[in-house]
Amino acid sequence: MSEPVLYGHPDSGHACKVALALELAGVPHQRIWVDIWAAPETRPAAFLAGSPFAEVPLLVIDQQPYVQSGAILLEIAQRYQVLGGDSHAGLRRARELIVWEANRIGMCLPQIHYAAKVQNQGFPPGALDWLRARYQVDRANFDRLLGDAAFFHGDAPGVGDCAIWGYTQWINRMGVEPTTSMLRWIDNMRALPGMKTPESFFPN
Ligand SMILES: N[C@@H](CCC(=O)N[C@@H](CS)C(=O)NCC(=O)O)C(=O)O
Repeated sequence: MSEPVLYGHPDSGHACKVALALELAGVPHQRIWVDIWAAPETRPAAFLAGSPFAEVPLLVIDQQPYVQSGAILLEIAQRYQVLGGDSHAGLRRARELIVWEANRIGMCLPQIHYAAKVQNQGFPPGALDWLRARYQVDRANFDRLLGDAAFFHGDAPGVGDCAIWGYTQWINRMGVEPTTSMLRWIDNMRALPGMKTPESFFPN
């Protein structure tokens, strides 16, 4: 059996979520940089064969492709019995956090992040106001979900923390206000052995 292969790029919070989970879980794997800013058809053939939308992250385990970051995180948790995947309660928590992230904070933050990168070009009037208004709700719910715990999964991080980390890691660059709990959690996440910068996860 060969090691799992993760395709990603440092600008992709979605890819960082998966890289972080594999690292925290201590799963030996290879990481391959894919140019997400180049035309999709120029990306490696093995990547295009496994990723139907030519998007990162793509994780290949035993020749089987896995796409969609939240689904990949759940696959990792269950397959390796790690990061919440080792108990019914941990998995329930993981599912709830991952679905919340994808629908809410993981919807508006990537867009706000991208808008800042392209000087709002292509964003119709009002779009950013709408995203920022959604973020106000998301930041309050972030605090509710975290409570006083160190991590969203409790004393130790789980795949739900990895999902939420994806874009929250860049909160200080987005022109939106983090909460005090968010800053405390970000410090906890940064202190984890296995935490890396996006560029260290996916060097070119
Ligand atoms: N819903 C997907 C989103 C993946 C995604 O949007 N990937 C972006 C980078 S963050 C990508 O590969 N973009 C390249 C392209 O669309 O050509 C997930 O959760 O994995």
